[in-house]
Order: sequence, then structure tokens, then C-alpha cells
Amino acid sequence: MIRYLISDLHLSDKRPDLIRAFVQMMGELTNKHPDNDAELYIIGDFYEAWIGDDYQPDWNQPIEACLRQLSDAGIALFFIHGNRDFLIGNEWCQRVGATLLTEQTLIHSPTHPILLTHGDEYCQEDTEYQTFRTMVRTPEWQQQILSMPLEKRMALAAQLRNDSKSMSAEKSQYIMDVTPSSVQESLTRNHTKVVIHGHTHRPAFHINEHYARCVLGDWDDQIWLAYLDDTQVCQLSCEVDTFLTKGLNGLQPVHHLTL
Ligand code: OKV
Ligand code: MN
Repeated sequence: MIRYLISDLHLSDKRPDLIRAFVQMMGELTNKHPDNDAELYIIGDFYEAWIGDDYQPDWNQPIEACLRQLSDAGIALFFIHGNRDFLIGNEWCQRVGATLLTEQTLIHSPTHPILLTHGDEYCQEDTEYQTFRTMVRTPEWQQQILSMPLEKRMALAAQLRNDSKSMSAEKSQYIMDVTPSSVQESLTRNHTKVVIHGHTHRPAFHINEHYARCVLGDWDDQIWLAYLDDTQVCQLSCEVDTFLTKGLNGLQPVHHLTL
């Protein structure tokens, strides 16, 4: 059994190249695993901004179609919310054949339980962001937003995005990275020593005597794909153009953890 993991693709109409790469990746994975021996975990910020499952722009049709093909072919598909697509709901999941998981989900490899999460909850130094996060994750706030017309939600998302850009320009890089004690606390609570997350756009595997923290890469100039099998976690990457010409064969291992 092999599990693939991705996060922080930030798919939108602004990056047709990333959409093409993603559709190609899903097609190749679907063909590679015809025997129900693979799973795909999308662990947040799949979209640049998701404003509700009733938002169905043209650019998103091939994205949903390739996910539906993959899950129909027997590759179990799982989704964890990020800070940009926390409004993904049951309708989207039903359309693509995904199962929505709670933030901080434990999965089990033969040797180790492994914690999966988007990772924004670990950025505890950014107290302003954590307050914002708590608000947007309440059902009350979400229902209020989802009751607005699409155009109004689009404008609000753009407005929030601008607010965030001007705020993060003033924040130090340190504030926007994870707080180690927050990671440690979640691992202790879950009785595990391995976590895989995204969000920070600092792809790396941090391995010390206490725990291993595998940070997935964000899709931009490079694209990223991690996998977990019985014995290892490995993260692969290549440039977008390389992927578009060579496909999965163009990906090279960048980070590795032996379980
Ligand atoms: C991060 C902060 C924005 C603080 C909004 C739908 C909705 C996505 C969004 C887009 C902007 C969050 C998600 C961001 C941090 C802000 C503003 C304040 C204090 C919608 C989908 F609801 F409007 F429809 N947004 N982002 N803030 O750029 O990550 O930290 S964000
Ligand atoms: Mn994120």
C-alpha cells in the first residue's frame, strides 16, 4: 500500500500551468495503481481560495473531473482543510469522491502512527492569525458567509487576501513559521513521533531525537509529491515544465525519512 500526499497547490485560474500539471499527475497516478493499493491525501490549500461548493468556475471542471476519475478507479481520496479552502464541504467531497478528514488525523503505517495536518494551527507566534483562524472555522461564521451571494463572497475573499498580504509584509519570517512546542504538544497528545504537514512553504524534513516533522512543498516554480509506504516517507519535486514533459518520471527525491 502506498499513500501519496500533497498540499499547498493553491490552484486557481491564475496558474493554468499548475492545473495542467495536477491533471496530468492525477491521470498518471490513476493508471499506475489499478489494484486498489494506493491512497491520496490532500492536506490543505489545494485551492488558492474556495468560497463555497456552489462555486463552479470553468477552470475547476478538469480538476474535479480528474479527482473523480482517480477515486472511481479505486484510489481512496482524503482531504484536510487548509487556511484557504476551509469552506470545502460535503458537496465538493461527493462530487470528487473524497472523504473529509478532521484537522490532525492519525494514519497508521505498519511501524508508526503518523499525524497529518495542514499545519497553520502550529503557527502560534502569529496570534493575530490564530484569532482569525478560530473565527473562520466556526460553523456560525461559515454559515453567514455561505449565505452571501457568490459575487460578495468572491469580493470578501479578495479583500481578506489583500489584508493578509499587507499584514504578512510586516511580520517577521519567524512569526510565520511553526512553534516547536506546539508541534511537540500535538505529537504527545497523539502518542506519535512523526507529523506530515504543509502550510509554511518551507519544504524540509526536520528529524531530531524527539520527532520527525515532514513539511510538504507548495506548488509554484516547483511541484511536489510525497509518498508514504511501509518503510519510508519520501518527498519528490521538479520544475513545472519538467513535469509537463516527463510526468512522474521527471520527479526527483528531495527529502527522505526511514521509518
Ligand atoms: C490569512 C488573515 C487572510 C489575519 C475567504 C473564502 C470567504 C478563502 C478566504 C482568503 C484569504 C484566508 C482565506 C488570510 C490571515 C487574513 C485576513 C486577516 C488576522 C473566503 C475562501 F470566506 F471570504 F469567502 N480567505 N485568506 N488575517 O490570505 O490566508 O491573520 S488568507
Ligand atoms: Mn496554508
